[in-house]
Amino acid sequence: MSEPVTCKQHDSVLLITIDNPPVNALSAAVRLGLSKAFAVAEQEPTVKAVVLRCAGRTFIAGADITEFGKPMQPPALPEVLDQIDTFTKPVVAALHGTALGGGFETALTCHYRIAEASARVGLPEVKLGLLPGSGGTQRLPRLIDVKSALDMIVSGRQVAAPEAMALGAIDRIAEGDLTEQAMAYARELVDNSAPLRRCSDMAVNTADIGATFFAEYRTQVAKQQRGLEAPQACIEAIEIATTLPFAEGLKKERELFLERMASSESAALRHVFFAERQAPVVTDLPRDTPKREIRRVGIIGAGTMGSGIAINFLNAGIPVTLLEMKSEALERGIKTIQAYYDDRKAKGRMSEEKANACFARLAGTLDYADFNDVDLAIEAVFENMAVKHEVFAKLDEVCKPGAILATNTSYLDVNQIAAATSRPQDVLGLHFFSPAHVMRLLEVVRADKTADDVLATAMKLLGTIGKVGVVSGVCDGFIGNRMLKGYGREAGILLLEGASPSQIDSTMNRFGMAMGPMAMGDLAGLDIGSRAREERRQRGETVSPTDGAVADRLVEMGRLGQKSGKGYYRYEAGSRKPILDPEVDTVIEQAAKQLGIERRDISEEEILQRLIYPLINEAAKILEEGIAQRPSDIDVVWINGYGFPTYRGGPMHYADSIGLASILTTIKQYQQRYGDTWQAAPLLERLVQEGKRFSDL
Ligand code: 3H9
Repeated sequence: MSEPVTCKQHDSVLLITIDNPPVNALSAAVRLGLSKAFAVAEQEPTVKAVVLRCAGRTFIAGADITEFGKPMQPPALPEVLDQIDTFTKPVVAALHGTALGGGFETALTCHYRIAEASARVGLPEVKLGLLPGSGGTQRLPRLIDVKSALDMIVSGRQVAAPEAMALGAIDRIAEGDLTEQAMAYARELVDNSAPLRRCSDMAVNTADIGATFFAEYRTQVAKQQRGLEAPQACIEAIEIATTLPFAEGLKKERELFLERMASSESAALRHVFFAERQAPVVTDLPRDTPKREIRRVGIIGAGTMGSGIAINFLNAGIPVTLLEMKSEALERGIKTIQAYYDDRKAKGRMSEEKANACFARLAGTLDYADFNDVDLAIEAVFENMAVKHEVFAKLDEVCKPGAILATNTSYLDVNQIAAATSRPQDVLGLHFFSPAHVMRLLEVVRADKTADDVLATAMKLLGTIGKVGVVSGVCDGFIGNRMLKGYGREAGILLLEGASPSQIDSTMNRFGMAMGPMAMGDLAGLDIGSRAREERRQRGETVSPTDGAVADRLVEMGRLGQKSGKGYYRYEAGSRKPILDPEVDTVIEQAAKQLGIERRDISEEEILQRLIYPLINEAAKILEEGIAQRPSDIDVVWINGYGFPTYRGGPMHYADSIGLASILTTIKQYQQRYGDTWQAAPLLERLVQEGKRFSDL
């Protein structure tokens, strides 16, 4: 294997190059290589300055996250950076791509920084439940103003080179070849006997920091980033930078970093980082599976879903043909999309030019014949098999051979939908989540006959439209909505047994869910579940009398949720803030009485178990049936589609963290009380018997 750190001397300047694909992470071999290179350069009298650069697509993207949680191989990064800090000749960092985390900390330790204009810098450790652990919290506030340093470190956002230069974090932008410019910069520093600009020698400017500044900042961040501990640790470390000398601050930062590294929050967020990167990999699909080209997309249905889906493609530069049956509906859809771009422009989130160009890629039509040139057609019409059959038969008729035909169904059988065409190999599900242009998740539903290249194309497309995607097999509700059923069922029964909507919601909020089940029901519309239950009854399926008992009564009263101003809660006109409504308590009490259910006090612990354990149990069944490829995919679905707290790592990671044996015992207790809806998944039983965790699968 070639050395990850190499040196080449050009006149008086030593060029140190890190080459550790894919992202030049600071693995043990890189740290060792850097340490050796600087030790040799320090002793070499003909070396008057050093340029540190990276080969490949980016400057160092940070510490090697795969090493976290394992015994640390020396030298530690702070030791290597100490060597660079105290190096007696000028060191210039040459930045391209993304200089992140330990990578940006390395650059901050160098005495000067030059970057390509397209480079980005940042300290994203907070997103991994950490704080910068190699001087970032002590050096950055010395180099730039404290408030900007706080903003960068607490948000973890990437800052483009020109902004970083305006802040003072970068000294120069390279106009031509980065390495040449960096070498010239180093020579210039030597020629001018420029001082070694060490952050460690600089003072923090606290002039604009008032006595209550940090306390106020903490409160504000605690509100915005509910349940997260890492942002608070970041603030603490930066506050320390304003009060303690550099060396002491560095020591404190390290202590906080090691504490965070051992936290369950960081373990969960690191798990999510790798889970999201693994999700698009389809185990039985070779990496080199050919892909079809997607140059134009057709969308059937210009409602909320269809318009949202269209925006994804328009933003990615892919033209869209939007189809509706009636001109009023089409116009409404086009207006929705236009309103989105107007809003982007008004809020300064998108330039006028870009927004106009995106909108110009949209064509509306009332005629299926205009789908003759689409490479991908996505149906987003009413959830009814007969309607879907009609749409797919039509698509089969008008679309060119090789076009991919996708359904956005959230429950229906994609195999049956595919059977309406003469080309089931070209059919798959693309289950977007509402609002489709905002939610990151996409379930890609692989039907029995979906061709490999169709699936491979869909997985590649995820990246193009900025989604995180997971493959699901065909079953009722796929991964996410199938799991949601038990969650919703138990929430409904808990209401009847004595919990109030706000008690259930606030318990789930405290657990970290973005929204409790009642508020979520009101947002989605209670009529949707009611209709689904009615359809099940009509199909001859048994629906338990407790299933949706309260919701169905509310729907009968016209309380459909936010859209009718009333659901489990009441809403003032134009507001989404739920207000408690005693009328609902009466409905619940009456429903319980009719069903002969005695109401009692219900603990927070019971609410949590009754809602979360069915998720875990159903997920185990989903895994066993091969509907999901791996446990971490299920975590990706629930974090990105259902507001499961990232700092708990998703339902599977959470289950592992509390222990499968205790979950199984509790599930069995509930089974005794409530019957077979609580039947434990055989996989869960097996894992407990074998002393394993989901992550062992
Ligand atoms: C840190 O630095 C702590 C210090 O303060 C203190 C230390 C003492 N390590 O995302 P991609 C892999 S904490 C190991 O698909 P992109 C990734 O798994 C770190 N591996 O590409 C993937 O592997 P695979 C702070 C890493 O172009 C491949 O690289 N830094 C690391 O969309 C490509 O990744 C961060 O948090 C890593 N650090 O985005 C930065 N980073 O191909 C984290 C990536 O096998 N990284 N990989 O699936 C990123 O944000 C993005 O990866 C990046 C590239 C923007 C760099």
